[in-house]
Amino acid sequence: MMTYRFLKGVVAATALTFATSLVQIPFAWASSPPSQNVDVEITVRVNQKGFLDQKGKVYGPKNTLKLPHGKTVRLTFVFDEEMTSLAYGDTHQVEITGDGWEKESEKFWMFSQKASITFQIGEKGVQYRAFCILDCIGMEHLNNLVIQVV
Ligand SMILES: [Cu+2]
Repeated sequence: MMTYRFLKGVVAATALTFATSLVQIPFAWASSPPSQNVDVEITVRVNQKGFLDQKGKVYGPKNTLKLPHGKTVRLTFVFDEEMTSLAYGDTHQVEITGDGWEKESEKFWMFSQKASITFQIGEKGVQYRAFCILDCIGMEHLNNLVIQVV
């Protein structure tokens, strides 16, 4: 009787662990590994006008995103279309390239509005570029987020 009750407890505990991990997996997939230590968190708004900083100013060659060398950064792209815009039905996916590598974010759209790219920032003077790799309204404005390492 004792053994049976003990086993039941073990089975319940195992089932619970399994259920918990099932719930956690989609979150792990949805963004960068949460366990990864990040020094800098940057949010970039994305809409048909381009990549925007937190104040709503468009990033470009004249308004570059500056990142401190040697740190780890998580860039989070946030879907920022107006609900009244045709572009509200769009999906974006951002690629960052430079310094000999490239990385893609997950896709993001109205039902999944955030996607991140985490990377180790290179040496001073290195430059990266981010752009949307999907056909979307405003794609001509989503082709040149310049990232400068300072
Ligand atoms: Cu796009």
